[in-house]
Amino acid sequence: YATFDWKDPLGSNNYLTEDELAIAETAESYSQEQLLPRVLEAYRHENYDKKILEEMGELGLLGATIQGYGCAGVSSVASGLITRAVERVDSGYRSGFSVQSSLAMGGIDEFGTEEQKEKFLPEMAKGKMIGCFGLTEPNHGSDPGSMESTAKPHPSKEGYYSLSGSKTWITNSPIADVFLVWAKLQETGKIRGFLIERSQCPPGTLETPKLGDKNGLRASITGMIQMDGVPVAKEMMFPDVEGLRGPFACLNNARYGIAWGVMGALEDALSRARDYALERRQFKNNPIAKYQLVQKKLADATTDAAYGILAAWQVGRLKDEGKAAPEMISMIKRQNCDRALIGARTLQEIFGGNAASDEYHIGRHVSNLFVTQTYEGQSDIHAMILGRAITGIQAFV
Ligand code: TGC
Ligand code: FAD
Repeated sequence: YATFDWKDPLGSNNYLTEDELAIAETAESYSQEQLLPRVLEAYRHENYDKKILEEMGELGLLGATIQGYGCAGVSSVASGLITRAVERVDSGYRSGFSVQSSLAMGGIDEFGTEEQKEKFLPEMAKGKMIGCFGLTEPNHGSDPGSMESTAKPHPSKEGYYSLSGSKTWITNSPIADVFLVWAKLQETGKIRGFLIERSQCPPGTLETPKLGDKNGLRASITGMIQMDGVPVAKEMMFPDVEGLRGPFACLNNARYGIAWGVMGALEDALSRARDYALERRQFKNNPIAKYQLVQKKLADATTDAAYGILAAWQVGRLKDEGKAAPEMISMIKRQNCDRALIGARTLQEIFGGNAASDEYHIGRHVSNLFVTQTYEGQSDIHAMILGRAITGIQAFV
């Protein structure tokens, strides 16, 4: 028999290629050596250091699945291993990374013109140009199809649209240079994707206030995108995609990344809880790890992490073979986010009163994981996406 390894209980590392193991090692070392030492201060003060994206760019981690344009062109599993490594430190750091890589760069790569790709992707791959993704609005979150943002012909600039409307809860927006914004084209009423460059916006047309005092994801930066007649050249619209297929295609990649990422957060919670349980002694000087109820908490979380990683690995392989259905991604996004949240919350109990100190890191994971369960489709929304695929009946409306 092989020896059981609690860090890789179902032997998922056996299914990684040499290249994937090397990328995982790079991402893990960077995250532990460069991100972990910063996270407590960043979280306490809601202070996102945008140099992080440049550092990730130097290591080739940004937009890593994209072929060309200065990107690494790695497998989907490798990109999942990056998000798992980053989120082992903090979901907010993974969030800033995912928005840059999967939502902004991924969208440009999938739907952009050659000129758009050449203009934005190489600088974004270096982390020198920061992107964000504006879909959610104050009145429309789970139902983005009802969005109110519009693009109409610009009243005074030939060859330009004028974009107006408001997006909220947008990761990276206060520091972004380029905004992938989804708005309805007035002429057709259909949703289209537009690339807005901050540097090209006349004063007063684009505001990106920060949303502060968050309860979770405090190490990421979140804000609004307020557009009041932003002039956008017609060449800055994605030419061939209309309707929700555009944003949802970007979301397929980002949701897949979250399914891996939250397993990293759960694994970190588990490793810290195990260390604590072996160290902490109560009743006749026994380590609390001796007690059955504590062991059950560790066993449950270890099992959930192992299952979640294998499921994400399977979907990653199918994705690269062109065999992944969006519902598979809904399944792993929902299941892994739910299990990570429940697991981390249960493991939190092992720390007793010390869980209340941020230096034990567990409370931060729990607060973050509530957000991961909510964004990119709240878990109940993914349940209904699955329910629709199972029954053929739409339950949203
Ligand atoms: P529905 O009728 O289902 O679909 C409309 C059109 O979209 C197509 N489609 C997809 N295409 C590709 N991939 C998918 N996963 C797709 N899902 C749907 C569909 O085929 C159809 O195409 P067409 O050509 O026929 O028009 O649309 P609906 O309005 O009924 O949608 C309902 C629902 C609930 C599925 C959807 O609205 C939903 O998923 N809501 C959740 C919203 C969401 O995920 N928002 C994310 C915002 S971004 C974000 O949170 C980033 S956080 C990042 C971070 O910080 O890490
Ligand atoms: P609502 O849509 O108002 O939902 C509230 C509750 O009602 C949920 O539990 C939901 O499941 C439930 N509900 C809604 N409709 C139904 C229904 N038909 N049946 C049953 N239950 C239902 N968005 C972006 O576009 N870009 C970003 O970069 C981004 N980053 C984010 C970062 C953070 C920190 C946060 C918190 C959010 C971010 N979001 C972003 C927004 C996020 O995607 C939305 O918050 C999410 O999609 C849910 O929308 P909502 O908040 O409007 O909730």
